[in-house]
Formats: sequence, C-alpha cells, structure tokens
Amino acid sequence: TPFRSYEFIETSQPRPGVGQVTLNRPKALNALCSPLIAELNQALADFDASPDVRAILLTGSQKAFAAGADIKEMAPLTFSEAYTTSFIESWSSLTTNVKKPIIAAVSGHALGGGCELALMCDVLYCTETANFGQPEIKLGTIPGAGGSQRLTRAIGKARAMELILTGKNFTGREAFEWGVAARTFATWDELLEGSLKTAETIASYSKVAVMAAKEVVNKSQDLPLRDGVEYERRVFHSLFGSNDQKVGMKAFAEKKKAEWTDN
Ligand code: CO8
Repeated sequence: TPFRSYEFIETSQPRPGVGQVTLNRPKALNALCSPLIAELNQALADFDASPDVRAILLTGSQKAFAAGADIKEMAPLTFSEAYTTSFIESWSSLTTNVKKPIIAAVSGHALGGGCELALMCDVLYCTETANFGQPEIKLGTIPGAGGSQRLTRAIGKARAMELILTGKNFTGREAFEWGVAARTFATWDELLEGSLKTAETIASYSKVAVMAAKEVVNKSQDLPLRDGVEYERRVFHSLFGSNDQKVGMKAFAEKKKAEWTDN
C-alpha cells in the first residue's frame, strides 16, 4: 500500500492485511478539526480500496483517542455557515463509505465527537480507564455526529439521557459493562496488541464474507427485525455465488486450511 503524508494522522500496515490509522494531533489531544477529518476519510478510502488491506485499526494516543470536535474551530460558526457547508456531515463517511471492518482502539479521552467517532466503528476496544463522554451540553450544544442516536441504541435511553443531559463521563470499564466496548484491556500495550490480533483474525477470512458480515450486522441498526432478517437472508443467498463459500466448505470437508480467493 502506498502511503500519503499527512499532517494530523499517521498511516501504517503493522501486520499483513491490517491497515492502521493513528490520530496524531497531540497538541490538541487529537481534537477533530475539519482537515483531520478530511485526512481520516482519505486514509480510510485508500485502505478500503487497497487489495492488501482486509481490516482497519483506528487509534489515537495513550492519552487521547480524541477530545472531541475542535471547539476553537466551531466557536465562531453561524447557523447558515454550518447548514450550507453541511458541517460535520463528512464525519459519517466512515459509516456510509467504508466497507471493510474498522476496529477502534480507545485509550484516554474519547469525548464528544471522539466518543461519536469510536461509536461509528465496527468493533470498539478500550482500556479500563478510557474516558468516554458526551460533554456538549456544557458547551451550550448537543452531540452532532450521531451520539444521541448511537449511544442510546448501545446503552439504552435511561443511561444515554442521563449522560447527555449531565455531560457526565463514563469509564472504559463501564463502556464494557454496558455493551459499548466488546473488550477492555489493562494497559495501552495490551490494547494495541489485542486490537491487532483481532484485526489479523478478521484479515485471515474471505474478504467477500467479511464485508457481507459487516454490512448485515450494521443493517440491524437501521431496519426493523423482520426486514433485517430478510435482508440478511438475501445476502446469505448471494454468497452461494461466491467462490470462497465453495473454498471454505470444501476445505472443511477435506480437513484442510481454506485458501481464500476473495472471489
Ligand atoms: N477542541 C479544541 N482544542 C482542544 C479540545 C477540543 N475539543 N480538547 C482539548 N483541546 C486543547 C486544549 O485547548 C489545550 O490546548 P492549549 O494547550 O493550546 O490550551 C490542549 O488541547 C490540551 O488540553 P488541556 O490543557 O485542557 O488538557 P487537560 O489534560 O487539562 O484536559 C480534557 C483534558 C479534560 C480532555 C480537556 O481538554 C477538555 O475538557 N477538552 C474538551 C472536551 C470536550 O468538551 N469535547 C467535546 C467537544 S464538542 C463536540 O465534540 C461536538 C461533537 C459533535 C460535533 C457536532 C457539532 C455540531
């Protein structure tokens, strides 16, 4: 994979099949200014298009995944500027355009837009002490990148309403107990290693099946159950048209390791 040079992020390929984006704006605790989001979208689009990448890891630093949208950039915005430029809309590109799974590895602050960014990813891992929250109410505003919707779906209305109305933070341990995070880790190093291991596991499967699995699970967040089950069945049927379904099932019968063709 050829890498571009960026100002606010770093990209790498730490393991075969795994593309990593590291948010890197340490002076502002990775506050998500518009140019950073543009770089992030570019890097994710490159990984999504790269035949060498099969799973993506998104992380920040030990101290901060991201401390939110850039408050200094937002402070002078007017309604008409925000409305006519569709401010914040491009943040969701990650959920609408990227077809490969993204694992968020969260350590330190994940506040406001940082919490929302983590919630947009497909698998969320964090340290026990990670600091999540939607503090927008303290700034005279509300979550604007899906926080009120994704957090509420993830942890239920009672808890989400309390958190969003009080601006109170919650820990990585709570994120795990409430089902936001799939796993927690004691240290930053363990978090990164655990996230890379999972990315490698995902990267070892058929690209076609992995992308289909991500697509159908995400559909469950948008569709009523009956429609979701029908959608899943359509996609399931369609995979009988893939070569890798034959490869995988034949390998099982022959007690061999599947050699995926990505077809
Ligand atoms: N935006 C801009 N700069 C930031 C941000 C931010 N969100 N967070 C931290 N910084 C900057 C600080 O201003 C400081 O810069 P400087 O050194 O120039 O003064 C530097 O990062 C280091 O920060 P601190 O000195 O404050 O570090 P501490 O360790 O003392 O505190 C905190 C860390 C608790 C994380 C603290 O920085 C903080 O409270 N940050 C703001 C958190 C916050 O409120 N986030 C939500 C922002 S609103 C939002 O995200 C909306 C999202 C949806 C978008 C929808 C918009 C319509």
